[in-house]
Amino acid sequence: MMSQEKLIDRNFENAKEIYAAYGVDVEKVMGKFDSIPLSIPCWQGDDIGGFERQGGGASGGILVTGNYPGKPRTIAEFRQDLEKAMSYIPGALKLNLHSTYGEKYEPGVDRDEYAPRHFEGWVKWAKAHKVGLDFNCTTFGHPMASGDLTISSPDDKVRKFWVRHMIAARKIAKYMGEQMGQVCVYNTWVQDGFKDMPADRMLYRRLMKESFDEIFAEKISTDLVYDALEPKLFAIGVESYTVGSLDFYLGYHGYARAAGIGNTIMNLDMGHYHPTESIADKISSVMLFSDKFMAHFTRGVRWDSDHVVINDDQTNDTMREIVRAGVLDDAFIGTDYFDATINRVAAWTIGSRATKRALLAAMLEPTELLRQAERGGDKTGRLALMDEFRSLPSNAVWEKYCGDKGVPVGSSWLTDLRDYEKNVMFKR
Ligand code: RNT
Ligand code: ZN
Repeated sequence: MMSQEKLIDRNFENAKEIYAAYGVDVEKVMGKFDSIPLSIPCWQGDDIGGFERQGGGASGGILVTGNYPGKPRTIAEFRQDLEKAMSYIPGALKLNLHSTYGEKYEPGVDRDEYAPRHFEGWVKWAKAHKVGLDFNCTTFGHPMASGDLTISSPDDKVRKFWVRHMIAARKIAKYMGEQMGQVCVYNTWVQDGFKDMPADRMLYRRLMKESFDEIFAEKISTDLVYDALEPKLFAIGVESYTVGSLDFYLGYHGYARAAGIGNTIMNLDMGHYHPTESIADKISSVMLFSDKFMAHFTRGVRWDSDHVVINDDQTNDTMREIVRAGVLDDAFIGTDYFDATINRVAAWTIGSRATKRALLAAMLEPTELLRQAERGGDKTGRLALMDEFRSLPSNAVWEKYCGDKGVPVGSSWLTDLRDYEKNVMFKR
């Protein structure tokens, strides 16, 4: 039998030839692919628990189900798990942190006073591991968020608290951008909305607009921070009205850009729309009027928006669209999911590998041939080629890439994870 290494090399050489026949330079694509970071969600590691003194956790339209054993109890255990997952994921990464994942929060210091000092440990860790950082405000899982509304609340005490929190979080993002010498995407998803029909839809949207004007008032360089706006159609318990809808944010984004408020960009989350609606179709519309955007890769299942990413049509469609629309250099690519019914390190690994693999496949597509067919009015040829290209041997290139990067090829990481699970995670 041929050694695994030899087999990978042989498959890779074959794949290279097949792609070359379509005019694709595989090695050139691999070089570029290697430079594109994937931002991974800290919250998959511990069910959005975080390290606040009085427990955080999910609430307000997001829900983690499952109780798989081995959950990390401390930041040290959390990092140990994260590093394990990272050993299975090839290429560049960013860690996307929520504001509740800092350290050394002093007693009495609430979320509106969170500061860079609480993230010094993460910056140190990120530098040591050559990982980038992204950041999120956290408006859920807190006594001040027990109602339906945060920054759109008519209760001034509540609204102002969350505005202060989101300003404080933005400063932390700026600190991360400075420290890492790389843009930190500051994501500002807020859960505000109602289960049932509001009588005054306008009021909450007006308040949210005013809050964002305050939150983004400080001028920060786009070398350091982009302010991502993440629309959502609905969530469990928030079925009738979400203040931050797509229309709201598209409007706000255009207005804020024209008025010079903040560095806003859209964050398109694959799980935030009607099930038959695809963010792939939205990218060109958004990017015609913007310089950057963020994508949250996730897997929506019926009403849930946060299953682990796999190599499915949605993932591939979205990646293909990023490449075909020519916006790859302006895309912040992240994943967003949380599942506690399976091993959390495995979830990180499966979703990250699936997302990266889909990106590589999309970058390898002989797109120019599709464009030629389309421009020539050859719709038959366009469809024939499109379908054919779905089966090109991109996985052989992916396996070679994994091998080159020194991470497990195929599903071999699973064996190693089983040991880790038994010897480390289950002993907690
Ligand atoms: C929720 C949003 C948001 C969250 C994280 C935890 O629907 O997608 O991005 O998943 O902030
Ligand atoms: Zn999201």
